[in-house]
Amino acid sequence: MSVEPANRKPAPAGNEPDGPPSFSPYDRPAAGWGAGLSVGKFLAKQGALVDGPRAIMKMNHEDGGFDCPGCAWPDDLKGLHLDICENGIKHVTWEMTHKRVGAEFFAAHTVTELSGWSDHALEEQGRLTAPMRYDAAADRYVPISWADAFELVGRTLRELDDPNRAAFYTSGRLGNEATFLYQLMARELGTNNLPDCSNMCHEASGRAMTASLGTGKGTVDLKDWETTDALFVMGVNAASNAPRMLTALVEAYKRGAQIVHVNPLVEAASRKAIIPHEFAAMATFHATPTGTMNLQPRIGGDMALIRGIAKAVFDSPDPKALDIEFIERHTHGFDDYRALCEATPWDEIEHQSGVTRGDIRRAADVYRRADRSIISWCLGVTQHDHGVDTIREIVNLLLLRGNLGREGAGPCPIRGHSNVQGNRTCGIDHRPSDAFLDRLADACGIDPPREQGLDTVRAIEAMHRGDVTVFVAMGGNFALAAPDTPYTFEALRNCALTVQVSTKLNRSHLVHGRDALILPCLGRTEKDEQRRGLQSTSVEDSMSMVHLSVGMKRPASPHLLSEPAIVAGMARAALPDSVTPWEDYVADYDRIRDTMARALDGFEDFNRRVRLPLGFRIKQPARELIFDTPTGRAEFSSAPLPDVVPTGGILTLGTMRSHDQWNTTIYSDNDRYRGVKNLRTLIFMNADDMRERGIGTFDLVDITSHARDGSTRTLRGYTAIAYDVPRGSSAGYMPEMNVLCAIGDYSVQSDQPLMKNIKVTVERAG
Ligand SMILES: Nc1nc2c(c(=O)[nH]1)N[C@H]1C(S)=C(S)[C@@H](COP(=O)(O)OP(=O)(O)OC[C@H]3O[C@@H](n4cnc5c(=O)[nH]c(N)nc54)[C@H](O)[C@@H]3O)O[C@H]1N2
Ligand SMILES: Nc1nc2c(c(=O)[nH]1)N[C@H]1C(S)=C(S)[C@@H](COP(=O)(O)OP(=O)(O)OC[C@H]3O[C@@H](n4cnc5c(=O)[nH]c(N)nc54)[C@H](O)[C@@H]3O)O[C@H]1N2
Ligand SMILES: [Mo]
Repeated sequence: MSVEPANRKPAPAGNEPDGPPSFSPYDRPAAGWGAGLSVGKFLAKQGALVDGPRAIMKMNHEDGGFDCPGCAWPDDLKGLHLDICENGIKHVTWEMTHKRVGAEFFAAHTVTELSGWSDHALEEQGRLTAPMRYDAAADRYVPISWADAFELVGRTLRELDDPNRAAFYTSGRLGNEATFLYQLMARELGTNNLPDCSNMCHEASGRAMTASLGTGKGTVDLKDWETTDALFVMGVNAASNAPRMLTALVEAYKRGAQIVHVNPLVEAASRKAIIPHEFAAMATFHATPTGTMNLQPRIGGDMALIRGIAKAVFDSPDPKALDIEFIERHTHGFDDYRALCEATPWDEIEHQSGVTRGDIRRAADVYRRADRSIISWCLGVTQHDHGVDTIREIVNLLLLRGNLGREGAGPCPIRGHSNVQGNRTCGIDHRPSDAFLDRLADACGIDPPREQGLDTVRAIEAMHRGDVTVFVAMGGNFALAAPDTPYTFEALRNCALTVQVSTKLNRSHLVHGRDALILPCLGRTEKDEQRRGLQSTSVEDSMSMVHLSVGMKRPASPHLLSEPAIVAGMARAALPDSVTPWEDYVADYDRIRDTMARALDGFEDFNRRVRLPLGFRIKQPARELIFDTPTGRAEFSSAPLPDVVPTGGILTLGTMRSHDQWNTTIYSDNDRYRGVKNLRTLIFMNADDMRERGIGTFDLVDITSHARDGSTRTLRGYTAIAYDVPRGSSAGYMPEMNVLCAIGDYSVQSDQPLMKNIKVTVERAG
């Protein structure tokens, strides 16, 4: 099958590109004035010049204020009130726009017409204001009351012959209290079908760390970042996707720490930055380096690279290279791992990683000389077939020098959505443990199902087959975020009912089941008034800190409901004999938290602790060197290196975000730190790979992916750009390129779609 570039589709006025496409490498510092300018333009365009800055002053405060709905990077523990970033500001303002999508909007546009609009144009219409139901005869969304909407969901769910015919998706924005109610509803109904965005994101991190350390989470916090001697930053575009990390990198550099970036692309965060709250630096344009070494592995080459670093540590004559005492007291499987490293030839390590042994040895010296090391990673490491093995290899390397359970050291996955980690903690898990279910059953008086549920890929396949007929999404933009866009579209259209709980109009509202609801909810910036007063919700950041978030804005419309109220409304209608006090819970979220305190590990005394000025940190047994593994020790893994070198004209394609987007939300067609303007339908390629194919920069190309089952998918008319990437590696943007991810191409280790590892051929457009 083949697809034309998505952003060439006709769009209503207001979405014309600002000029012709252009590319010139970016060499200025990250953040700094470039970010300031971009924020200014953005605020002006959103018509939010008054509210934007005022809201930002309220964001991420230690008392009151709402949690930034952007990324999951933790708040500054010193209570620094200006630790804000360009993309957080864009994100908040995007939610606070003055534009509205009400009943008149839907009356004026058929779904067929809206389907021709660009994704940018859809979201740009503003905030959704009232519940709507799809009317097939008119091909329009028409108003429906909340009571009727809940009854429609309830009736459809009640009539299912098996609760496993429903699936309940979560995008990582959902607060902890709504999350807890949502999974409770699904389990009281009788299903563990809880696919979530984590299935496409950090599933591999959770599985790897659980196997190695008995915990699904990282063990470090910001204080560790402030004290470490060596930071390894792998597979993350921090300047765009976790911009507040730049502050930590600048501080680390000034302290004399070593910072090693591992990325096939030399991203902006590996060079230099000006931190916006450092006013003197801003005024004098004084940039601080944010990296001391760059390693450019081929896509998928990280495991071989880490193996090489470990091998070099073993090779070292330094008697203190290994922490033998730690290894003997706390680990299992060391001898096998040592033998495996010794048996892996350097030639293979160089070939598979794409990095020379000289460079690997230099990185190993950094690691060996540091008393305390942190290894952090994001999607560049997880979205691969062997993501779990690679992360276990990272943990192996940390264990060699006892980089665990002490200040300044440990593994640190960089999470994505602001509460994606909290979603898991609070029960969004299609593979819940018996211990979790036992406690939930006790605390809530329900009899939860025990069989495993469906994850994202499995849910799509089940909808496609017709086995799942009701799809409910708490946030997100499933239609575009998921792999294999046309297949996912067919799956959603195959449903009897799709329900989208959303703040803004997006593609998932237009690709719907026979019956469809749009249920608009409050955003995190807005006041949540319930029967017993103003409510707050809690979230958990990337480093396990749980704290309260309180909205401060008047809701975008009086008809919006909070996410807990929407879940409770659906649950009451679906479960007439429910034992859960849904209404009491919604009246006062403290009551939800009281139940969570009984049901969830680490949430004892939840209501009191969450009101401490900085919230509380969920206890991390692995940090205390307590390992919930079969041996009670940290487990070395000894997995073979995968073959990741593409051959026979194939390139490995990694899909990623531009600087100006939030997952499926595209703010503009620019990617400032990579030097791109007005272009998203591009593919970055190595210049030699282009030459070999007779492709010049700015030539139009067709990209064909080759799935494991032999099927192919083609994107036509993309623009090739010569970029500093290793030979055989290429990159372009999600979600447009999700068309190329075959539904069946997911990792056997994590079930994650291979979004950073698509096998493609590229040729000049025919
Ligand atoms: N502004 C903004 N912030 C965001 C998001 C957003 O869309 N916009 N999304 C949020 C979410 S949900 C998430 S999960 C995170 C995602 O944050 P990132 O993980 O930074 O997301 P990507 O843009 O997919 O970029 C992945 C990086 O991995 C690199 N890479 C690709 N393949 C490989 C490889 O094989 N090895 C290595 N070492 N690197 C590789 C790419 O060059 C790129 O720098 O960000 C969160 N924060
Ligand atoms: N090819 C490829 N595909 C990918 C990835 C990749 O790297 N490559 N990354 C994957 C990853 S890491 C992730 S996390 C997923 C992201 O997948 P999703 O989380 O499903 O997608 P988002 O684009 O973040 O969702 C945006 C929508 O969320 C809604 N929204 C915003 N705020 C709120 C709120 O407060 N409440 C509610 N209810 N709704 C809200 C708005 O309607 C908005 O349109 O995409 C995945 N897809
Ligand atoms: Mo994510």
